[in-house]
This record gives sequence, structure tokens and C-alpha cells, in this order.
Amino acid sequence: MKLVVNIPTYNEKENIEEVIKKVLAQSKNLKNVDLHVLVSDSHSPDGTGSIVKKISQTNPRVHYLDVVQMGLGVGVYKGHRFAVDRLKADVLAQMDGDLSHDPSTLPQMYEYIKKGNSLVNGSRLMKGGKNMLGWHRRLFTRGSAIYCKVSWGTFNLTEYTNSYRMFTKKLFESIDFSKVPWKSKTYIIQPAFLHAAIVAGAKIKEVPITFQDRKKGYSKAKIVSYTFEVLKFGLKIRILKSKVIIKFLIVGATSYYLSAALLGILNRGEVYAVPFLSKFVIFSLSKPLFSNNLFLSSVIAIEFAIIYNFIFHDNWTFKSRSHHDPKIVRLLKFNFSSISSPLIQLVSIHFAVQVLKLHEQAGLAAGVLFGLFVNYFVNILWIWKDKPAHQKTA
Ligand SMILES: Nc1nc2c(ncn2[C@@H]2O[C@H](COP(=O)(O)OP(=O)(O)O)[C@@H](O)[C@H]2O)c(=O)[nH]1
Ligand SMILES: [Mg+2]
Repeated sequence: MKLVVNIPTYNEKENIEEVIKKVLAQSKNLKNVDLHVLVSDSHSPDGTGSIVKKISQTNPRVHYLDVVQMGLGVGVYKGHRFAVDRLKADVLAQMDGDLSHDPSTLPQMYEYIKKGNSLVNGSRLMKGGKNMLGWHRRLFTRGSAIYCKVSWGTFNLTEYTNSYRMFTKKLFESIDFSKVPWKSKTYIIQPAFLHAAIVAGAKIKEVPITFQDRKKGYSKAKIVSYTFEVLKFGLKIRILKSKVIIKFLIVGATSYYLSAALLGILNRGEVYAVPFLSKFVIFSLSKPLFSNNLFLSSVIAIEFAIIYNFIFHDNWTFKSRSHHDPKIVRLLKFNFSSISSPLIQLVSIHFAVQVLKLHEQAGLAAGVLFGLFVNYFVNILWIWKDKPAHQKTA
């Protein structure tokens, strides 16, 4: 089993030799592991490159890669790519090149990989973890974690902006890097890579780590622009996640207006601009189509709404989800599940009036909202289940 620890660097001449030595010293705690170190350097002007190249000439476990362009994400992505393609790594790890991360956590991370996890995330924020940076950096770490948890909906993960991690080659290969902003000049690669791993179906385990402040050299973090990118990234994910719900509500609202108009035409021969305000007649026939046959008109209008909803949900709202059942089965399931809404509304109206002594409209409003909620989940858990298998990456 070959493990390559990728260390992205920019101007780390005071630290890099000691980091390499300390990582390789973990060999004794990593039984049956062929441990290698790769330094992915952004052409540091301070001579980091020549120090690493010199070590690599005498130690075959040490490798140097000049990624040329600036950016932590460039070092991370190109370094791992090189580790997989050229060094034939099976397992990949990454850590900072300034001794902030303690290499003695590597064996524990590796144990979790061996147990079947595809990514092990070092966390300063879980029980046992520590962050020894100044208060404003601790605030950034903690604030980002809360923000990412809420905007991504990942309440099981505690840490998002750290870069001490280990993962399998298989996971790395299953990530779509065209969607990861690895060329950015901020450190957005750290949360973005984690998110991409989640999307790729990673099995994640967190381990507590202590993050020491660097003793030598200087920090290249640009916290203001990094904060801005973390906010932007979370917002993008939230919007993408909300898209399906927004489509679901648009289809529901338009179907209500169309079926209200149809009911009016069938039952009375009139369409109101606002469904139940007869003052605003916008269309009128000389004679209703089903001259006051309320039952028949209602059934037709309701079935029209169900079919309308089905067509749009099938082709638009839930288009990217599984269409595993034949169309007729999906339509029948949808018809069946649509009955739940009026039933919920009926119970809700009676419960509001008779038990809670509230207005009947309050009962209806609560019933409509609850019915929508139930319908949405029945749709995604029963009719348009999950993503198609070919879109699953791990
Ligand atoms: N390849 C590469 N590595 C970088 C770049 N900027 C920072 N790093 C490395 O990323 C790691 C973390 O950077 P650091 O400045 O210590 O940030 P901090 O720990 O958040 O204050 C260190 O190993 C840096 O040398 C860059 O532009 N390219
Ligand atoms: Mg640092």
C-alpha cells in the first residue's frame, strides 16, 4: 500500500526540511505502508524548491513538484494528480508545510482508511481537537464551520477549513474537479474539496487534531477574501439545493390557478382574476359547460391539476432524479399520493376549529402547508427516488 503525503508550499524554507523528516519518521508506526512525501511548490522564490530537490536526490521517498502557478488549490490538486499518475499512490494525505499539523496523527488516519472510510478529516473543533491560532483566526474557523454546516446541511461534520486530511485514490478519482475552484488564490479548496468529496459519496470520519501556530516563516492566508469565498460557496450550494423545492412550489402554485380557472369555466362558465373574488371576472361564457354540476366539474379540475403537476414534476422539477418506474406507474403513484393533501386539509380544518378553537382558514392554511411538505417527501422518497445510478460516483 503506497501512501503519499502531499505538502503544498510557498516560501517554507525554514520549515520544509523538518516537516519532511517528521513525516518520514512515522514510517515506523505505519506497518506495511510504503510512505512517501511530495512537496508541491508554487515556484517559491525563497529556495524551498532547491532544499527539497536536494533531499530528493538522496532519499527516494521524497519527491518535488514545481506546480509553477500560485495558489494553495493548485498545489493540492496538481500534487495529488501527480501522486496518483506518476507515483502510483493508493492513499493520499495532505498537510501544511509549516509544522502546524502533527504528523503523528497519520497512523490513526490510516487506520480509519483501512477500516473502510474513504476520507479522514482532521478536526480542531471536535472533542479532543485544539486550535492554537489567535482569536480572529479561531473565530473564522468556528464561524465558517457553523455557516457551512447550515448552508450545506451537513450537521455530522465539525470542521471545514482545515487541510489535514487523508483519502483514498478511488475517492480522488471520483471527484469532478471541473466543478471545484482549485485555481482560486484563496484557500477555498479546503471546504470545496470536502464538499466535492461528499457529493462523490465519500464515507467520512473525523479525527481530533491540534493546530499549532507556525514558529517560523509567515502565513499566506488572506482571511478577508477567504471569508468572502466561503460565504459565496455556501450560498451557491444552498441555492442549488433549494432549486428543486422552488420548482415544486412554482408548479403547485400555477396548477392551483389553472385548476381554479378550469373549475370556474366548467361549473359557472366564468373565470375570475383572483380565484374566489367574483368582482374580477376576466372571462365569461354564455352558458357553463356542465351547468352547475359541481361534482363532475371538481373531479375534472382536480384531475387536471394532478396531471399538470405530474407532467411538470416528471419533466422539470424532478428531472434529474430517478425515473425508474414506467411512466404509467409513476402517474398512478402520483394520483394516489395526491389524495393525501385533501385528506390532511380535512383533518387540519377540523382539528383547528374543534380542538384548537381557531378559525377554519387557519386550519386550511396549516393543512395546505403540511400537505405540501408530505407530498414533497412522498414524491422524492417514493416516486422520483434518488439520483439515477449512473450519476452516482462512489
Ligand atoms: N503550493 C502552494 N502552497 C501554498 C500557497 N499558499 C500557501 N501555501 C501553503 O499552504 C499551507 C498553509 O499556508 P499558511 O500560510 O501556513 O496558512 P495558514 O496556516 O492558514 O496561516 C502552507 O504549507 C503554505 O506554504 C500557494 O500559493 N501555493
Ligand atoms: Mg500555517
